[in-house]
Amino acid sequence: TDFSGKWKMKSSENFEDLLKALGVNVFLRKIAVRAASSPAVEITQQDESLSIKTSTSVRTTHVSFTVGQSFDEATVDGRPCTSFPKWETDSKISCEQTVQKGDGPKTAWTRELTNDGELILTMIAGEVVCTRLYERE
Ligand code: RET
Ligand code: NA
Repeated sequence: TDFSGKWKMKSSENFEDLLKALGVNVFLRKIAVRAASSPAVEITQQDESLSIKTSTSVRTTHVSFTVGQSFDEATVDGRPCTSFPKWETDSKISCEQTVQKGDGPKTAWTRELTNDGELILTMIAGEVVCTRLYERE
């Protein structure tokens, strides 16, 4: 599986509900939802190591990790967390997050490459699942 490439988003479900579940107030939610509607995603992968840059007009994140090894990142609402990515199938990574301070709903994400070469990102907070579908640019 090779996630490498530049990706553009085709559809998104439940992103605002996700932020709500994380306790983001309505004012910041509206800003975040607008910005997150057109992210630029660039992934480079070499073997088990991935680097993912997600850019929006208000927030850009850059994470690098090796599947099977924990790493530090931030939850969607920006809280520092420790993440543990593992292969769920040979084309799907699932990653559980543990926030470093405080509490809140359990968070996680998955990234899956479909047979037709699309990327499905899910971001999870408690019972809420946000699903975002990408195609290569
Ligand atoms: C927060 C809260 C504080 C104010 C703003 C936010 C913006 C978040 C954004 C997230 C985008 C995420 C994406 C994820 C994966 O595809 C941190 C919620 C403005 C814009 C695109
Ligand atoms: Na996204």
